[in-house]
Parts: sequence; structure tokens; C-alpha cells
Amino acid sequence: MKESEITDLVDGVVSGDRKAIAQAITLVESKKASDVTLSEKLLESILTADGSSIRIGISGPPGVGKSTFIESIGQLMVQDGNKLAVLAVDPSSSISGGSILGDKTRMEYLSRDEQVFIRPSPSGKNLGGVNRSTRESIAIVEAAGFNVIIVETVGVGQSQTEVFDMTDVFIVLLSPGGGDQLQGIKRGIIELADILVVNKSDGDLKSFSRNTVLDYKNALKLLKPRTKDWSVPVIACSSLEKIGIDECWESIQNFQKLVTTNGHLQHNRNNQQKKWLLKETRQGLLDALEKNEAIQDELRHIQANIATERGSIKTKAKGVVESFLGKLGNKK
Ligand SMILES: Nc1nc2c(ncn2[C@@H]2O[C@H](COP(=O)(O)OP(=O)(O)OP(=O)(O)O)[C@@H](O)[C@H]2O)c(=O)[nH]1
Ligand SMILES: [Mg+2]
Repeated sequence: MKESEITDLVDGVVSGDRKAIAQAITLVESKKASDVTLSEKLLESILTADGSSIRIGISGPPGVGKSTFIESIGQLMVQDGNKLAVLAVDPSSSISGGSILGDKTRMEYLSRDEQVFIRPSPSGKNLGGVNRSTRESIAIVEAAGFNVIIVETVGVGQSQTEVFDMTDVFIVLLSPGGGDQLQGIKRGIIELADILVVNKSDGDLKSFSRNTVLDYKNALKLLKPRTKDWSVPVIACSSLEKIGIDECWESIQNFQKLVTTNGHLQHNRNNQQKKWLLKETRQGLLDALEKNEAIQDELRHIQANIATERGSIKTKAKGVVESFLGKLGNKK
């Protein structure tokens, strides 16, 4: 893509053209050096978010029903006149291989809706890379006029906290199970939740679900509330049978109202931006280090002689950092 085409692409995005939106997201996901420069141009021209959108993170263990939940709740969102964008950060897809296809079929209804844009992001090998671009994808869909943005992520490891750091409301999905299961659930996942959903509360699992809800309610009592005036609801629902979904949507809207009125939403977004700035700066430094041939040679040389050269690793590393900073200084 050429620089002159960026203006057209920006116009396309802002006018809500789906092809342009998809193309813009592909551009920010690309790691090619020339694309990185173009995507910076693109992002500079579209950073217009005015805070009227709501960014929703949806997390939970693999197979708990996140995509099915989104398919159900998404329909309510659209019925209420919202424009919905769904972005999936999916580290499991590289393992299961079929997850992305699965997501598309599981959101069959939504994927046919004019008011909905769905973008499954292949994880590739670099999970960090995908998440870096997810923030930018959010900016793109917001510029295109989508006011409800859902980011789906599997609730394991780093991807979950990354998504937590780019959304306004964080929903954790769990499935019904006995007390044993609760013990096994890491406290961490519950600590992040603004809304807890016990999905699959139907069929054989229905009888378990009431106890599971109580267990989580009790577990939550032991935690310090994260948002003032908000007690985290635990909602039993069935995404397949569409039970309890309206209650979840109502909760999201109540949360949005609360944090918009008390200023928490903007405050939280500002903090996220500050964190993001630090992260990008660190990443930029690391990229520069990795691309610096002289430093890479120096590192390889030290590594080759690691068994025979005396001296502590810490001192050696310090030496590398100093020579890197020295090289940066010389550039000026
Ligand atoms: N009984 C029941 N099954 C459900 C419900 N929601 C989802 N499922 C089933 O659970 C399986 C996994 O659903 P998905 O929506 O793909 O789950 P997911 O959490 O998005 O999965 P990954 O993205 O692969 O982590 C599918 O077979 C669904 O039909 C529910 O409310 N009740
Ligand atoms: Mg899914």
C-alpha cells in the first residue's frame, strides 16, 4: 500500500466501509516495516474516540461458551440500536487449529447482521504482537462508528490481563461445577471481573449452577471491591437457551452508567493510556536492541565464550546495555 492510499483508507474507515475497516486492521496487524510506518499515519488520522463507546472484555476458560454468549448478547445490543464490533484475541487457535472457524460459525447470526463487524485475529506466533494491534483495532472500529466493542479472549495467562488493560468492563465466564472446581479456579480471574457469568446453566448442569453462583458470591465477599459503588454481580445464564442474557446486558449498561457518571471510565482509560505508553516505549527499545547488528554480534561473542570468560553475567549484561546506549548516543 502506498502513502497516498492512506487518505482513502481513512475516509473509508470513517464512513464505515467494511472492506476499508478490514484492510485497516490488516495493516495495523502487519509487522512489515513499511506497513508499520503507514499504520502510524493511519492511526494518527483516526484517533477521534470521544469516550461514548463501551469496550467490553470477555474472558473465560477454553470452551466455556464465550463466542456463543457473544452471539446471544450481541443480538440484544443490536436490538437496542447499537453498532457492535467483535474482536477475538485467540491464543488457543494455534493449538486447536479450528477455533477461528468455530468462532465464525458460532456467531452465525451476528456475522450476517449489517450492524455488526466481527474480526477474529489469528494469534500467529507472537501473542504480544496481536495484543498490541488489538488496541489499534479498537481505535479503528470506534472511528468507523461502532459504539459497543467486545474483545474475546481465552482466560489463560497474559492475554487476559492484556485485554483487561484495554477495556472498560471485564466479564468473566465460568461454568457450573461443584466446590472442588472453585478451589481450582485461580483467584486472579475473579479479581479482574466486573461481572461474573455462570454460563451453561441449563440441562444437567442446571442443578449445579445455583450452588456455583453462591460459591462465587461468597468468594467475592472476601475481595476488596475494585470499583466504588459497584458490587460484582454473579449471573447464571445459558447462552444456548438464551436465559439470563438480558440480565447480563442490563448489568453492563448499569456499569457503564455508573462509571461514566462518576468519572471512573475516563480515569481508567487515562491510566490504560499511561501504561500503554510505557509498554510501547519498552517494546520500542527492545526492538531497537534486537535490530542492532553490532550489539547482536557483541552478545553472540559473549555467549560463545561464556564457559571460559570470567566475570558475572550481571556485569556482562550491564556492559552490553552500556555499549547499546553509547551507540544510541553516537547517532545524535
Ligand atoms: N449447554 C450449553 N452449552 C453451551 C452454552 N454455551 C456454549 N455452549 C457450548 O460449548 C461449546 C463451546 O462454545 P464456544 O462458544 O465456542 O466457547 P468459547 O469459550 O468461545 O471457546 P474458545 O473460543 O475455543 O475458548 C460449544 O459446543 C457450545 O455449543 C450454554 O449456555 N449451554
Ligand atoms: Mg470462542
